[in-house]
Amino acid sequence: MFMRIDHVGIACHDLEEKIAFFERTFELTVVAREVNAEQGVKEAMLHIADGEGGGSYIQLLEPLGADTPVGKFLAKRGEGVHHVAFGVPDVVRALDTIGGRGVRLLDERPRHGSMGSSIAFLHPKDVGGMLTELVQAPERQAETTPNARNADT
Ligand code: V0V
Ligand code: CO
Repeated sequence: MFMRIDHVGIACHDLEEKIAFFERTFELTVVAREVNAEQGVKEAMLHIADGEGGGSYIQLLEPLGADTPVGKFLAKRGEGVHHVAFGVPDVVRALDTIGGRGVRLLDERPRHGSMGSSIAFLHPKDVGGMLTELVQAPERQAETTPNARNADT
C-alpha cells in the first residue's frame, strides 16, 4: 500500500528561522513553498532523496492562526514532529481500504496538498498516536485517476 515515506511534517513557530536551520545544519534545499489556507498552514518542502516510489521530504509547517491544526498542536505540545506522510499510488483507493479496516478518516475525500499532490489524513488516535497523511503525487494522479487532480475543487 505504501510506496515511500513522502514526508515528515514538523510544526514550528517561525518557518523562515527553521528553514535556515535545516539548510545550514543538514544542507537541505527548499524545493517548494505554499500557503495552504484550507489546512491553515504556511509550509516549505525540503528535498531529502528520490527513490523508485518517488521523492521524500521534510515539511516545515507554520500555522496561519491559533485555531488551526498546527496552531493547536503548538499550543498543546510545542514544536516537533506533527505528522508522517506515506506515498500511495491511489489515495481514494487507500482511503477506502483503510477506512474499511476501522481507522477513522479525517478526510472522506482527498484535499489539495503540497506540490500539486492529493492528500488525506487518518486520526492519530487510531494509528498509535501518530497523525498519518496519505499522499498521491501529481504524476500518479494522471496515471491512475484522471480526475483526481481536481478532487479538492
Ligand atoms: C492532535 N493530537 C495529535 C495530533 N494532533 N496526536 C498526534 N499528532 C498530532 N499531530 C491528539 C491530541 O493530543 C488529542 O489527544 C487528540 O488528538 C485530539 O486533539 P485536539 O487537540 O483536541 O485537536 P482536534 O481534535 O481539534 O484536532 C486534531 C486533528 C486535527 C488530528 C483531528 O489536527 C486534524 O484534522 N488534522 C489534519 C489536518 C492537518 O493536520 N493539517 C495540517 C498539515 P488527547 O490529548 O485528547 O489525548 S497540512 C499538510 O501536511 C499539507 C498541506 C501537505 O502535506 O501537503
Ligand atoms: Co503534510
